[in-house]
Amino acid sequence: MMQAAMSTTFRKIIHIDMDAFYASVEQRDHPEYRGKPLVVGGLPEGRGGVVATASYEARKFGIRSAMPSKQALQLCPDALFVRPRFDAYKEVSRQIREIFSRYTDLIEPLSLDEAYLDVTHDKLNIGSALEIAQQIKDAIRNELQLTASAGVSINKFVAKIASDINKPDGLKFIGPSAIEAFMENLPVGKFHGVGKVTAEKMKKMGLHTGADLKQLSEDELVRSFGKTGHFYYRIVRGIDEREVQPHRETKSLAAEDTFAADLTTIEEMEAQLDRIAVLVYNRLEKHNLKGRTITLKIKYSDFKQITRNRSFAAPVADLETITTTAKQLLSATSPGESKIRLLGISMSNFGEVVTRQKVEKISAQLKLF
Ligand code: DCP
Ligand code: MG
Repeated sequence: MMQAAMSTTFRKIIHIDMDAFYASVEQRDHPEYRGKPLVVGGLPEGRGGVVATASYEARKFGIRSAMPSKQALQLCPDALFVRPRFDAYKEVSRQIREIFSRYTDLIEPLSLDEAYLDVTHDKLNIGSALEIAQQIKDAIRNELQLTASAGVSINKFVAKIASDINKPDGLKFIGPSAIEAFMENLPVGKFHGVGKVTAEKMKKMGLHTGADLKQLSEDELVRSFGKTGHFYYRIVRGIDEREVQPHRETKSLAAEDTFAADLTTIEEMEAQLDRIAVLVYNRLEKHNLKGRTITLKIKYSDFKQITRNRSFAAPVADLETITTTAKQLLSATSPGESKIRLLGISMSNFGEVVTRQKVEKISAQLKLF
């Protein structure tokens, strides 16, 4: 018994999320914005302008991401409104990933400002995940003049929730012995994958916290919530074995762009797709990859996002197919009815196609024997 307990090793997972990301970068680069309520996103005078994010000063007035900019202006008439500068945010994103890579190569970015890190075996042999999280926060502050919040735990789920607890500039550790109580007290709305509809359904069933969910058997959970019921059953007991997956992008290869001015005509949209298709094609060439699925991603001016895809019987990689397919997928979405702020094309479903790099790696390994 004793031996079994001792051989249990926990993973060390950190979730890092930058504070008020776009707004903090703007305040760093424009000292005149500091200490002021700042809104980054569409301008309130433009039709359909939406808040991407707001500085913490602006959040005090109730301004939130995805809110119409007009409403934000009503909540805080003194707020400053600025357009996003995506290139600046991408650069910071690259810089924070470089900082993470000093400690581990097991980095799974979730978006520009957010990533999971597995530091079970950290490169510098620091050992303490809490210490590593503190060092990363310090490096982000000292080298980039920005703040991040970190959550530290033994799995992704708890680490992600933890990073939100002491925001901004927060650091929260939830160790193995604290997880069960933590999950029992957690409101159901905070559970991964529980959207507004499911949260409403749970409330009607009298399920308000993790403790309530824990009363149900796995069968009952699956009956009420489908496949996700299995996930709820495990997660409420603090069990989440999902690995931190570095290089997730190799599962698909994409190019996308957010436009300085929203696209309104089909001609503009097709012209952008011509250009983006070339980027995808070049990347496929570079990695010697062919895929079976082409996906078109569209983000409208109200930030609503859709994807449409088509799969082929055999892998494809030629420019003509990528371009034509992307345009066909676009034409099936009634283009021209809504303004578009982002277009992207991705290729996935690479199947058994083995990349040249992989072949080289495998043959190098074989030579060792
Ligand atoms: N973003 C966006 N539209 C949304 C949500 C977010 O454009 N509906 C952008 C702007 C944010 C960035 O993504 O700065 C990161 O999103 P977060 O949810 O992490 O929000 P913030 O970093 O702005 O704030 P927080 O301190 O709450 O993490
Ligand atoms: Mg953030």
